[in-house]
Amino acid sequence: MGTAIYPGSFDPVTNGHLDIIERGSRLFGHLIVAILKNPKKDYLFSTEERMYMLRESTRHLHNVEIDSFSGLLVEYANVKKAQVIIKGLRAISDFEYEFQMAMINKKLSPGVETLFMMTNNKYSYLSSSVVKEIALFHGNVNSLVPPIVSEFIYEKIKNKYG
Ligand code: COD
Repeated sequence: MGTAIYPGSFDPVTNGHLDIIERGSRLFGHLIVAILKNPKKDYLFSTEERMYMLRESTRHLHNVEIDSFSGLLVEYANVKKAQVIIKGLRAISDFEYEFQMAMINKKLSPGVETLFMMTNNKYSYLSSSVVKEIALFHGNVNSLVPPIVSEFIYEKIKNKYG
C-alpha cells in the first residue's frame, strides 16, 4: 500500500483539503499530511496551529499522520521513504503551476511520483485564501472548513488585523 505525502500550506485547512486527505488515505497504507514551514511567507496561523487544526480534523483517519517540513519536498519525501506526492487540482490555473512542480520534482528525485487528484466538484472554488477573505469581512465560513477552523479563525483575524 506504501506511503504518500500530501504537502501544502494549509493556512488554514479547508473542506477541499480534507476531501483530498480522506480520499488519499483510502489509496495508501500511510498518508503524511506535510505542512510547509516557509520563513519567507506570511501565514495567518503558526505551524503549530496549522498542525493542531489538521490533527483535530483528521482524528477519524487512523493511517494519517500530520507533520511539518522545510526545504525541498522531494528531500523530505526521501527521508520519509514516501514513493508518492499527492496534489489536488481545481482548475487549469492549478495545473500549469503543478505541472512545472511535478517536472522539477521528477528531475530532482526520479523515484518519487506525483499523483494528481481532481477536486470534488463541491469544493472546486475553495481555497484557504477565499476562506480568510470571507472571515476577514465577517462572513460565515462554517460550510467551508472543519469546525475547529471556524472556532479559531475570527479571533485570529481580529488579533492580526484589529
Ligand atoms: N480541492 C482540491 N485540492 C485542493 C483544494 C480544493 N478545494 N484546495 C487546495 N487544494 C490542493 C492544492 O492544489 C495543493 O495541491 C494542496 O491542496 C495544498 O494547497 P495549499 O494552498 O494549502 O498549499 P500550497 O499550494 O501553498 O503548497 C505548496 C507546496 C508546499 C506543496 C510547495 O510550495 C512545495 O512543495 N514547497 C517545498 C519547496 C519545493 O520543494 N519546491 C519545489 C522545487 S522548486
